Amino acid sequence: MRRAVCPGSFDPITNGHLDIIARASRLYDEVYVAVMINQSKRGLFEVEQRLELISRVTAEYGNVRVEAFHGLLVDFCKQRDIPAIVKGLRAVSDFDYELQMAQMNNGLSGVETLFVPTNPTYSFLSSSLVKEVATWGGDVSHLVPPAVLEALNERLRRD
Ligand code: COD
Repeated sequence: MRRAVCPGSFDPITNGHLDIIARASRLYDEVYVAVMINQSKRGLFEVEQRLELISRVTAEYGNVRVEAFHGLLVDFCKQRDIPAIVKGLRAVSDFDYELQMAQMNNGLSGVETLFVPTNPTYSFLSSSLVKEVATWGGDVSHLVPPAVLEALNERLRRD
């Protein structure tokens, strides 16, 4: 079975993330979406809610599993026999850091990183920008799946 992982913070998942996950799900038999638990940085959404949202919006693909992890991504891969990491590249500015991580991960464990060029519609898109625009009442309905939009509006109403 050919397996890959799409890792990230997904706070929250955007249409840019989803595009990469959908494309990976067509290339691999099984795709893990791995949500990093960052104990030193609290996100807008709790990890449990991120997992639930990702599960809902990727359910239609049929071969996507969603899990949280902490520690090294290469350990997550080793424990599940995953030989490939799939990442989206938005712009040259992403490349430097992504290259460093890919080389470090390969050096640590032999895992390969495959880069997928972002759909140009989403090349400016990040979770941080979505949160900032939504916080100030801007329209992000074309940038996130409907379930995420609903959760975002609900979460921001509480603040
Ligand atoms: N279009 C296409 N792809 C996108 C877009 C977009 N608009 N936005 C994001 N992506 C893709 C990118 O591939 C990105 O890397 C990924 O989605 C995740 O994005 P975020 O912002 O949700 O997540 P990050 O950047 O915070 O995630 C960083 C990781 C969790 C992948 C990284 O820190 C990690 O692997 N940490 C684990 C600890 C570890 O192993 N450290 C050693 C690394 S060498």
